[in-house]
Amino acid sequence: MQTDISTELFDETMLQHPKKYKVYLLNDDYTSMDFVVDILISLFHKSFEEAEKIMLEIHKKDRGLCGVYSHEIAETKVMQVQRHAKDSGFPLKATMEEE
Ligand code: TYC
Repeated sequence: MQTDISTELFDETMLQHPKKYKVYLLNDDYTSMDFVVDILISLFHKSFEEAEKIMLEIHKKDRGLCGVYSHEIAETKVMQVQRHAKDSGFPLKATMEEE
């Protein structure tokens, strides 16, 4: 079998530096501050103090960083936010972007 050195190097790089994704919560006018704090504690494992800080940052600056994860975990976090928000009747949204 022929070895393609560029493919090999690429594969090795991807194994050593898998891409990371930032997950953000977005501001809106309807989601309660308490709900956002609860989400940050339960889904993003923040302390109450950190959660309050991030929530207020989102409230003032329109979005806030909640965590950095592998693609699969980031996607799961975004979906979990969507499901919890929908179940609670809030329009809260999360997004992810490559680091
Ligand atoms: N802006 C919302 C309010 O005044 C609070 C809020 C904070 C909503 C963060 C979403 O991601 C958010 N009730």
